[in-house]
Amino acid sequence: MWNFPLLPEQASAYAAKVDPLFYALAVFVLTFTMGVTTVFIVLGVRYRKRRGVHRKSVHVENMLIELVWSAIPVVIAIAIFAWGAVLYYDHGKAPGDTIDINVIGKQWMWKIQHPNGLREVNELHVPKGRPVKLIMTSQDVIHSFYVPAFRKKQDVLPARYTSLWFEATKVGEYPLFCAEYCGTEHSLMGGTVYVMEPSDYEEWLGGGPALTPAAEGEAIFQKMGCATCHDAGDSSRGPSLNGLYGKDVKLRGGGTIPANDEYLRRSIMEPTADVVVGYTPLMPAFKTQFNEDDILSLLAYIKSLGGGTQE
Ligand code: HEC
Ligand SMILES: [Cu+2]
Repeated sequence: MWNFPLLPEQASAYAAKVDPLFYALAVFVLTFTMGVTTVFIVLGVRYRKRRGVHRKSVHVENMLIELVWSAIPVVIAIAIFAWGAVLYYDHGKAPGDTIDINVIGKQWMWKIQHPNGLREVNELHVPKGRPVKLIMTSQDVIHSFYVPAFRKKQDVLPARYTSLWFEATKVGEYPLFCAEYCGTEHSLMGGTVYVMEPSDYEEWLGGGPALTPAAEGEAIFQKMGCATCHDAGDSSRGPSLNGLYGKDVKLRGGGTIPANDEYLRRSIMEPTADVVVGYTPLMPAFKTQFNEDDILSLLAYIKSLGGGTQE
């Protein structure tokens, strides 16, 4: 088994930012706990019943003390909140130029696909010093992708897409875990993250014949007959998918919905859930025919048809 030290290595830019907050909180909590406990014990001994200390009509009222011991904790609490909020924002907001890697959690393994199509299982190779974004979903139950050395963890949910970004700072091998109990072999659901020099990563990436996810998606699109209804032409029975991604889609019965990953997935798996205005819902449901891999490929293909512009 892995040697799992109490304090995992710091291998990401984020780790170096989170740890000071962790230590500050630990020192803060310990200081207060020890202070309060000490006073508690001292007073308890000093004023115990046998001492027979005079306790009648003790009356202390001091506005200054009241104000000070209310104000100080408020200031400290706000400071901790602000510190945490800044880091949380950093955790949530990926920079624009990430390497996007698909991750599928599945009882009990992590399936990974790189932008050039290369796949791996329970192993994730990433370059040092480049921001990487994982786009994650689950084939079955809730999992959670956790790399302690990066101080990064994110739940992975069925029928939803969550993301997790990081920038590795240190070449090495780091354990990867599933951090959400997901069944009998949950404890074995994990693997290794390999952080490589960018040149080694490039070389490693080149080491496999692979179709890009968009090319795989296009193949599925042709094979499954999607193209018969979603032809670019106007006579098609279904709407054109060109430029769909990221657009607002008008739905039958009123309302609009942004064409994001979750909407596209639902449109394919359960077409009647949201019907596009002006179309008859004659698209067959593909729920039983696709796994999450296929869906991610189809999404990559649809995104490759452009987005943000009109049809
Ligand atoms: C029998 C014709 C038909 C086939 C086959 C078909 N679709 Fe559709 N599709 C439609 C129609 C009609 C709509 C619009 C009505 C609706 O939303 O259900 C639609 C809607 C969609 C949408 C939402 C489009 C939008 O503008 O919001 C997506 C995405 C989609 N289809 C993908 C696919 C994929 C991927 C396949 C193949 C796996 C496929 N479709 C196969 C007819 C079809
Ligand atoms: Cu799991």
